[in-house]
Amino acid sequence: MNASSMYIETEKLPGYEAFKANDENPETGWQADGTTDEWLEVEWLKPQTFNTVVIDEVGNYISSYKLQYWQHGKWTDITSGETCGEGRTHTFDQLRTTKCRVWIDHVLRPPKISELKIFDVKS
Ligand SMILES: [Ca+2]
Repeated sequence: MNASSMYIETEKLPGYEAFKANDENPETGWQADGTTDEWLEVEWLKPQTFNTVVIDEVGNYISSYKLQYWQHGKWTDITSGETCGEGRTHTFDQLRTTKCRVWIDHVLRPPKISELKIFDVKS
């Protein structure tokens, strides 16, 4: 997991690292430091196949975002949304990639995401 920035409460206890959005613990999460052009990215060593992404935003402050994946050397939009919130589910045609990210254009306060779930639902 990589991210654009991280909110730091205290030097000794950073607490909001990107990997905390992928630890299967809803009590922990990544939190950014700013409110524009923030992102949270997942990168795999081997290409992954999936058709579903669930974003668990803590609260409901995101007002514009995109879901993107890495294709032919550039970021390509999968879908975009306005409000996010907890349990925001996106389903789309199955794709295969090594990187996927949530690009947050604008948010009312630094975004916090407790879990970013990416998986393949068999039809
Ligand atoms: Ca978590």
